[in-house]
Amino acid sequence: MSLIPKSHPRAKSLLIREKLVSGFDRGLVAKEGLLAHGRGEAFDYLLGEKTRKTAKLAIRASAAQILLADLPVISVNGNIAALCPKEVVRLANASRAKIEVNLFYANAKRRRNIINTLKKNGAKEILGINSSSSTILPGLDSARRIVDKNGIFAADVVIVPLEDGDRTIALRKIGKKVITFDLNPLSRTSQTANITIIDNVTRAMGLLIVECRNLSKKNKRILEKIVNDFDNKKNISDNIIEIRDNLTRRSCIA
Ligand code: PTJ
Repeated sequence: MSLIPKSHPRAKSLLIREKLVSGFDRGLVAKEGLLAHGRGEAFDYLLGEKTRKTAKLAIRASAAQILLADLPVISVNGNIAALCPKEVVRLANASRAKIEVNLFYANAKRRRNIINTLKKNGAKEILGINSSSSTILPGLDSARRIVDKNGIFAADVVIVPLEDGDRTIALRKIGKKVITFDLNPLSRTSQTANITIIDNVTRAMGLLIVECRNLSKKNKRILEKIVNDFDNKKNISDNIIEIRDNLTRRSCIA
């Protein structure tokens, strides 16, 4: 049972933190994942813990890009398995995307726990399990280089929530389109992805599912226009302005 009083002004954020800590206790999250979450919380605070307009624009472009893809793949790490396993499965169903477990801090037991959690939440097919179908992503030294031949390796669009910068760069270099969720607009991942959703993955994932469902009725030309009209660099700059405006408002209130 949660110890967070519902009336607490930051109840939502503290409940997300609890989910992550529970994920750590259940063997899903790496120790380093707790630190990554703390960093995310700091940036979420700057955003006012709200989905901003720039995130909504990026979510719409992401949905269009995913629906246009021949083989979209959602990469799942420990933090994502703890924070939104159900949403990962729903997104896969709404968009025909495959799910692949891919860990930075590779660990067989944690991988098994993540797979079981995804299965419990309805995932039918999970890639990144069989070493017989694994291969190496060129240009990457970390454990994330081990990917599934039929998943990330073959994908044209890869969705990488809470990512380290090296893989985004490696994926871009071999021609993949990369969509990320990252609360830090200045991270290397944010700066190098094709589409950066600067929002808490726990808020944005649900919105992306809804947008995929809505846009699935649109034709290819409309989807291409949404993607082509989206400018990631400009959107990131606009997000920094949103943060500045939020901070100015808050310091005026204080
Ligand atoms: O489970 P593993 O072994 O694959 O490891 C996963 C982590 C997250 C530990 C690994 O990918 C890592 O170390 O990531 P980084 O390099 O710390 O980057 C995480 C990024 O995600 C940072 O820019 C954070 O600000 C951001 N972030 C943290 N929590 C959230 C977030 N972005 C969106 N939503 C969050 N809830």
